[in-house]
Amino acid sequence: MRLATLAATSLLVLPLAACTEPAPTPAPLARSLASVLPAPARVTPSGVRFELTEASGIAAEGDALPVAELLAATLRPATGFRLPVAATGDVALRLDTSIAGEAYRLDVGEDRVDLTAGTPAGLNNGVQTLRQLLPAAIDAGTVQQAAWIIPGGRIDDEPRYAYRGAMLDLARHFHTPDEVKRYIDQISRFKINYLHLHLADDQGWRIQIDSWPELTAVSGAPGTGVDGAGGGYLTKAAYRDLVTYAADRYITVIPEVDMPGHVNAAQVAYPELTCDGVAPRQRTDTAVGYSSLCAGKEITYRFAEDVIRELAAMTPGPYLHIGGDEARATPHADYVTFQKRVMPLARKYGKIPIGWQEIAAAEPEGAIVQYWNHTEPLTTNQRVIVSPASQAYLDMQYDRQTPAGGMNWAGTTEVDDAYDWNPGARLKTVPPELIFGVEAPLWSETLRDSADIEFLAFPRLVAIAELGWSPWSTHDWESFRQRIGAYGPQWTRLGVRFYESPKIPWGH
Ligand code: TNX
Repeated sequence: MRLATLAATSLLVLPLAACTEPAPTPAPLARSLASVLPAPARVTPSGVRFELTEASGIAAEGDALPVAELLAATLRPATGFRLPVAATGDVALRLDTSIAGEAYRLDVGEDRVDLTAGTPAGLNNGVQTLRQLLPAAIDAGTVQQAAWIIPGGRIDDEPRYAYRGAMLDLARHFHTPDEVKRYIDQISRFKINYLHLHLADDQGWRIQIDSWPELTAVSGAPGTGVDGAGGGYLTKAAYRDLVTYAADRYITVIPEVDMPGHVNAAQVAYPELTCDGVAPRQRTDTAVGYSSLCAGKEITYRFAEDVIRELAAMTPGPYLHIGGDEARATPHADYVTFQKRVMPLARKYGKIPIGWQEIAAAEPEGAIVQYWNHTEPLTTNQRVIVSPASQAYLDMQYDRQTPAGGMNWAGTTEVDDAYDWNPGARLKTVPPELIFGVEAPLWSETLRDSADIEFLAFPRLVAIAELGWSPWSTHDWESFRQRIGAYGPQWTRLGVRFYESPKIPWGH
């Protein structure tokens, strides 16, 4: 019914000459309120519709202004409209402290759109929803002929979890700041609010540390990385620029330097960081679990403190990830000794430490534990980020046939495998109230460029984003696969590579 009305409207506005010429391609039809990814908490369609026009404007003031500017900037290229941001306008963004945290309310009426939230981050969540309610052509970089219809009704939305993360490994293969920004642009559309950057591992060191300059001079040089194909590193200025770019999109960066294992690159640069003082050879293979800092040497703690101090100073966010995984070359007692000294260093420099689940063995009071190894039970009374390798690791192959790229040590993960689990019930030994959120890590042993990143991340990243954002009551694979299928053309338009899973009804 609504579709028919829409089609009639677009005919009415056609120039007269069109009557004698072949029918033009119909204007793209409006989306539905039920198409949003991740699924909103409460949706009430009204049946009316709003049209963004040349005369539209965006109303905002105070702290809502930057979000309004972001919205205007995303809508201008395809619409060609001026969309001034001013005190009045038919699309109004308003801060209202009666709404908590990241929640927002979106009211789409016939004549106006009202987006209300308690914080700029909440408004931005509403803006991401609004973008998805417009026809897919809204993402074009040049002016498109379309009726910019937004379906009417109301959305009351809030996140299930405070932490909805994505991780990118810059160590196994360095990804340039532009590639990381491209990834930020895509993940921010799905209300991901943390980006965890894995900055050092056996094959490379990717962040400038002034007090240990050989780290990047040696282990960030060309020829480092898996197969020697991933050299490069972030200067402090480049890192700060990335942090700002992410923050402008309401994403907080969490830097990780992995210790006491995964340190071969540091030891190639500084042999004194090994127990015997002998430089190991540079590694470009994908083995894990062979390197370790020396818990009995004081220089180990000077190194850890210098790195943590410099990382903390260049990171405005509250968290520092200190790794701690797969330290198979570190005797257990040494591991505990090391972590008990190093975790408090994050605190000393004002940060909350996060560590992979192995740190649970070191009584990490006040730290956050990241669950990854689906074959090991986790017992902890600390907050937990859930990222089981068998469901949340974006670097697992979709199936054995998927083209080069990805690993399969944790099995293969089709889109429905990534979607069909409950982060609130995944860990039998951790009470649901300790679940801080979910994360989708992407390790880069097999990645080379943005196309590789995107092929493994999409659509699975969206499955993890929905597990983190949407209430469990909305969880529904059938609905998810339809919504993802309808989103496909948007990725195609943006030039974002994605896996065309046979399980998804692609809308193109
Ligand atoms: C395990 S999971 C690792 C990484 C690898 C990844 C490859 C975890 C905390 N460590 O070192 O890159 O598998 O999938």
